[in-house]
Amino acid sequence: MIHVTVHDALLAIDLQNDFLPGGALAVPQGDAVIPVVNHLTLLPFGQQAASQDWHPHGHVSFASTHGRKATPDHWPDHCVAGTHGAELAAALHQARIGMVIRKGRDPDIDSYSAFLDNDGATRTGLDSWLAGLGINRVFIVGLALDYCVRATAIDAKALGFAAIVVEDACRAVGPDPQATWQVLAQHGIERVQAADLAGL
Ligand code: VGL
Ligand code: ZN
Repeated sequence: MIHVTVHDALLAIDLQNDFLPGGALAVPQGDAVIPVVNHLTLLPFGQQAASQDWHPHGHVSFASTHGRKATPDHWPDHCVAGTHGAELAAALHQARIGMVIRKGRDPDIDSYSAFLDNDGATRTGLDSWLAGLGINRVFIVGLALDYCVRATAIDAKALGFAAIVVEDACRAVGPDPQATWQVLAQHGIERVQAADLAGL
């Protein structure tokens, strides 16, 4: 059992309509994580943050921008700023979420991580917000395990937080989640189930 304290934060990654079944970049069973995340929001985390993928039209990550078909790293148009697809899932309980980070806003740089753009240099400010409030450990949930959850966990660790990914509160968009778990383990990032977490 892991006891959640005020020094822990919950980071809910990209729980947006476009990543749910029927969305522009649907993650298989993406909607299944929402009740699990809603349950986790009731635990006594010191802070809770959500991220939103939030791209301008013509974003560098869109296959259409390059006149190409979608492949991994050249995605269908998704999460265009201000659209329904970019909104957080209506079923997500936002009552305890104190910060929403919008990432991927630079037309020329993608941003999988909620902490840093893919250039590895431009920060979103999430790390300072968390550290300034006494958070030293983050629990990461959401979509997609093999892209934005993975990048957020690796950056959390690199920025000095203990990082734990809650497996049943994540789903992958690609076929090989095992590869992601291996990389996360190599970075010293723990993998737990939602049922392993409890309040004191
Ligand atoms: C994501 C692909 C493109 C994600 C965002 O949230 O994992 N994946 N943009
Ligand atoms: Zn994106």
